Amino acid sequence: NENAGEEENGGNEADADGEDGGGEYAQEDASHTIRGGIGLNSDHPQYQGLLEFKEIVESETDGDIFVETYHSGQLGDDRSMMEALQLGSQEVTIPSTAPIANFVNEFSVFDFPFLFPDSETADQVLDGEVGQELLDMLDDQNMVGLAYWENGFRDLTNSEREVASMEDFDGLTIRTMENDLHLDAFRELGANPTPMAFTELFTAMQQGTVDGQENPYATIYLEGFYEVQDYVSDTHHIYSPFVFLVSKQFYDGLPEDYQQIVSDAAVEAGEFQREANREANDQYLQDLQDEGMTFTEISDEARQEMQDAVQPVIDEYSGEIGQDLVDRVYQAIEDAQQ
Ligand code: TF8
Repeated sequence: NENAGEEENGGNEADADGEDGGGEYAQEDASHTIRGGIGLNSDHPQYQGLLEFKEIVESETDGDIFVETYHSGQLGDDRSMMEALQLGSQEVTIPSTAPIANFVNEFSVFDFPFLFPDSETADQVLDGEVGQELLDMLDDQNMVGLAYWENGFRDLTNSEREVASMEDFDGLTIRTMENDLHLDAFRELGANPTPMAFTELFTAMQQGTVDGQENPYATIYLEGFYEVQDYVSDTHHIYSPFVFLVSKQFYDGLPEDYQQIVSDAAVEAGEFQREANREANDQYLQDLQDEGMTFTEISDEARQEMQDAVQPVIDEYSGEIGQDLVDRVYQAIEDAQQ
């Protein structure tokens, strides 16, 4: 679908793409409607992935399942969309793992700082046994986790100064996702973290309520953050997976063959999304500099210092999550690198 690429950056003006998604099918002919909502805007690979999901599901069911797509937090932020899934008033959303940890705290393990060495390792771990084990835990929360997609490695931006090492974090007010592990990690780094929904972030930076934020380059660029941020560092401090979630109430109400189609489509669209996302994250650091941002590279030494500083947080959360599960994640990472 080509429409996705043409909207303006940074806008909240987005409208539902039931109309402009270019689909061949009509909602009134369908037996089931999926309202799929995401937080990022229609330029982001997350949305391209959602459109891919729509296309697969509609064509495989010959239009009997219709997918309505919403972006830019039109249906709410990550947390409220998950709550809507629990209530059965929305069918699909694709949040980061960090806000999911408020529902199933084990999900914080994937947000351990400096956990995954690269995306390919993350794929193998998430798509493997331990990844599935975590998805299964969502059932109790009335959500079905069908696949891992990719948000990506998170990098720091701010409007105050170059951040090259830990001492530069000192006193910076950084918006974090609503997740205790993220908050604690940024405190250890010396920053002053403020949790906030993504939907509030642009305005908060514009008004100077926060000095900075951290997200993958694709988000920083496609959401127009360079308009309100001057410095970007390749901290790569945390890898953020997305999880493709379906309302359990909705999913359980589907005939089995349709469940299979939906679940396969989530995986297939996810492969497409991951690839598009990696291309985007590779490309946009340069574009951010072209937009006038100053890029600061984090040395191995500085990154090691950050890693040492957050180790106590990792230890604490390992205790809460269960060392056994955490060890299986480490083992899976090791196995993936053989
Ligand atoms: C964040 C996340 C978000 C996504 C999306 C908006 O910073 O990285 O980009 O979860 O739903 O809040």
